[in-house]
This record gives sequence, structure tokens and C-alpha cells, in this order.
Amino acid sequence: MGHLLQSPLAFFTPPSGASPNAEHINSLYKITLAIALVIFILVEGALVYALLKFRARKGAVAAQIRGNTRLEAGWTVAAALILLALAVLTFSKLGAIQNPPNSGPNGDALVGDSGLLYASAERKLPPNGKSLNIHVIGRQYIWQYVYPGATEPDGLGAPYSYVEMVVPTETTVTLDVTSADVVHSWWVPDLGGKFQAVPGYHNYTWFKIAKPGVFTGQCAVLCGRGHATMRATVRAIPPAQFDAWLAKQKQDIAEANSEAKLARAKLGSQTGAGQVENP
Ligand SMILES: [Cu+2]
Repeated sequence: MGHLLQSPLAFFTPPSGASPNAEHINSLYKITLAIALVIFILVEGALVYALLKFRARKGAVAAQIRGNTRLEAGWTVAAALILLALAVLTFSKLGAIQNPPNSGPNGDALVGDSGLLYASAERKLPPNGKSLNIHVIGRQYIWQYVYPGATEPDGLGAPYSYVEMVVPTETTVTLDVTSADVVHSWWVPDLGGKFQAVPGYHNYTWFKIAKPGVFTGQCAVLCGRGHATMRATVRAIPPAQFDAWLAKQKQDIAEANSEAKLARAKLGSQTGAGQVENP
């Protein structure tokens, strides 16, 4: 509904404006839409003209037409040229859609080298290899985001959040999308395309948000009973605020873990009369 208020054209085109890749998808869509509109008006115009001009009249005999080589060759060549133009245009924009750029000069300074973990043909990184790499894990029925900063060699101890992904502005964020159970689909329209979250498999995408803001999305593939409530939010905040948020998240998780450890130790030490049997 918000799109309809901004501009009537925005209602018919994919959302954009938050990330360069979404911007390119949007402009590609608009060009295709313009060409399709011209063809639509030509075809429908000719149809309406023919309907009015040659409508049934008393005593009229329909003309029998057996093909027109020039006309037929003409529309075949014209259609092929339009396809060719669209293909060239699409391929010229594909690089900017698939390949993440470097972070801006005011991007997050803590962002590290994301190429060290592993190499993959599909996984694209900015030219300087530096991005904030976040693991997006689909779970029935919640999105989990795992940030860099594992404290243990097996990757455990990294800060994480659920539902809302917090990211720094002007920073290239690369996403590794996967699932812990069934197939889900990561989709925040303002930030680009849809990416399937498949168990045991990684899909990759990226975004780079210029200004602070909140972008909402929704799991885009039916994944079970709770699918409709499987929402996603991306909140972009200035890098300094992000660093503080991440540090707080780390601290909160560490505190919760040590509390759980204490509780477990307490339960484990209870023996005799105080011990509860299996309920
Ligand atoms: Cu779903």
C-alpha cells in the first residue's frame, strides 16, 4: 500500500531503493515493462481498430487473407531484436546484481575478511574480500542470524539474533543462507531477490544499505503450519551503534550461558530426598 502512495508506477515494479542490487533489478524491470507496454498498446490498439472498422454489417462478405510474407517476417525479426536487446541489457546488469561492491568509506571498521572461511564458485565477495558475513538459518518457524565472532574453534560462541537482523549502514553484508529443517525462502524485497534456504546447502546473496532504516520480509516458501508468521526484519543502524549492539548481544548470550551452566550444576548436585524422579 505504501508503494501505491509513492508513485503509481512503483505499484507495478519491484521494491527498491535500499540496496544497489535491488536498484538494478528494479531498473531492469522498468525497461522491460516499458517495452511490454508499447507492444501492449500496439496490439490492443490494432485489435480495437479492427473490431470497430470491420464489425459485421448486413450483406458484407469477409475477405479471405492467406498470409503476408513481409508482415510475418517483420514481426518475427522485430520480436527477435527485442529479445536480443533485453538479453544484452540483462547480462550487462547481472554483474552489478550478483557481485557485491566494497563497503563505503564510512562502513563498519570491524568488518573482516570473509574469504578465509572457504572458497566457493557461487559465493561472491567484494573486490577487497571484506564484508560482514552473516549466516541466515531458516528454522520452523523463525529466522536465526549468526554473526562473525565465534569464540571456539568449531564456530560456537558466535553472537546471534532471531527474527530481526541488525546490520551497519554503508557496509557490504554478505549472507550465507541455509536451513536447519525444511526448505524456507529468505525474502526482504527492498534488499533484492529471494533466496532459498535449503538444509545441507548454502545459497549466497548480499546487500549494502546506505541509510538507517527498517526493512521487512517474509519467508517466501510454504514451510509448514507456522509459515505465515515466519517474518524477517533487517534493521540498519550506523556502524558505531552496530558495534555496540553486537558487543551487548555477545555479553547477554554469555551471561545467559553462564546462568544456564549454574542452573545445570545445581540440578546435577541435587541428590537424595531433594532429587526429582523422572516426571
Ligand atoms: Cu515458510
